[in-house]
Amino acid sequence: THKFWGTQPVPQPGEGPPIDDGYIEPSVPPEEVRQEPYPLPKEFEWVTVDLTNPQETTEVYELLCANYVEDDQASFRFQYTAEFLEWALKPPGYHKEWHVGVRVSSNKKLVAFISGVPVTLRVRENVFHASEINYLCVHKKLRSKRLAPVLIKEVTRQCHLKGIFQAIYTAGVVIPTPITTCRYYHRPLNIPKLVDVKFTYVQRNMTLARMVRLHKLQPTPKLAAAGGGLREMEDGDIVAVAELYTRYMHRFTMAPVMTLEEMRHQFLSGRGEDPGTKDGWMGRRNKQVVWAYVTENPQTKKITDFFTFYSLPSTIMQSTRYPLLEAAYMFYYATDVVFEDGAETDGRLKKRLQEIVGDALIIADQAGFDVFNALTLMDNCEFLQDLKFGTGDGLLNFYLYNWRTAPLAGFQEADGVP
Ligand code: YNC
Ligand code: MG
Repeated sequence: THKFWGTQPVPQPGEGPPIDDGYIEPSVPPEEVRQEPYPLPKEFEWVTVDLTNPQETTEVYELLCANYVEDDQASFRFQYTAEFLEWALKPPGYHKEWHVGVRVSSNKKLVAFISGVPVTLRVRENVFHASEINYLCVHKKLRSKRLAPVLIKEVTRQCHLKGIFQAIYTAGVVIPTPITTCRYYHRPLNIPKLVDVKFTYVQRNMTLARMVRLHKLQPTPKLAAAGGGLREMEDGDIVAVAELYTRYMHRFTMAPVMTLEEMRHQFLSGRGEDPGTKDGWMGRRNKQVVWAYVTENPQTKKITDFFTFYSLPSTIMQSTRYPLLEAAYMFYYATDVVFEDGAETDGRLKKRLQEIVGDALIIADQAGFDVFNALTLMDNCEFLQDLKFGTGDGLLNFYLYNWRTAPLAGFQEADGVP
């Protein structure tokens, strides 16, 4: 039983699938929303974390760096960079009030955090404004004291004050009630390092050298050759990319609806400074978070595909030789082949996705990433096997707050989730 989640407007265990999609609890006007912050134990105080202040961004970075999500074996811990947090937590229309922190009153140390950012979601045929909740974190020394429910209630109140009554969030833990569950897949790039830090193992009847050979990638993207039209995404591509994205995402039961401004932020901000210092067009910018590419037909100048991935390192907790696991994560992509009749049934979609994601792997490899990760969502299952992704042991559950809908097609199947 869930002492907290049992009180929240989420589908409860044993309810069975709903007949109609819709809210669980009605929205209320701002004056009917609770006006006072929820009470905290007396040694703590609420703060709005100011992420326009680099010092406060560093405080969130340091809290997460030492206390955020670890794998089950406690070998790796996400190390979101300050640049990543800047990008993720300040999209167009963000509210500073949704960056909720808890400090120790006596010394002002930041010991807990939760955040929301605005998102427009389509779930089946309904489109609604919501908040995307992430980076819930309580300092290790303050665990199991029921602080998490207070943080969740406070960020919920802050959302309500802005007229938002729905939310989306993901978690490794199972709570009431996932709308879908995805599995992580991993495409090894730097095998010797991944083996050394025990991210992966050399299987029986296999040698390290053979494993390296099996996973070896070409040095240049296939679509970068004449006629392929691969290049970095530019500001001038955004209208074409937006059109591709919007059409492509209709394939999925659930997807974010993004404006041009939001796409510009998601794909073209967070690229790091001074492109001039870049080591070749595939090279890594200084502190680059997002990597975005398009293919442009050299004759027609039409953008036919785009793909993006982001950089999210993890601290390697045991290793002294390697402090950091450099991981790239598949982000959004689209291809216009699906708009052609029969592309799916005769394998043209599969072939195209293998081409573009194959090039994403090459770019990530050349940029020095150790591993390329993807979840079993969108059309990812079309390329995972052929591109030599291995099955991970991590699962990610997706949740909606105050919105009822039947479960989405689960993992192993195509489905779109943010
Ligand atoms: C979790 N991840 O079940 P019950 S993901 C939601 N998401 O409640 P306590 C969680 N709920 O079961 P601790 C949760 N983890 O009794 C635990 N819970 O009803 C629930 N880890 O609270 C749990 N970050 O304070 C239980 O637990 C209650 O001290 C127990 O704190 C939990 O960001 C946590 O994994 C996660 O920092 C803060 O373990 C802590 O253990 C920690 O006694 C490492 O809490 C980092 C970590 C979570 C990453 C994420 C998404 C969060 C979504 C939160 C829900 C949002 C709802 C929508 C709000 C907006 C609505 C509008 C409009
Ligand atoms: Mg606690």
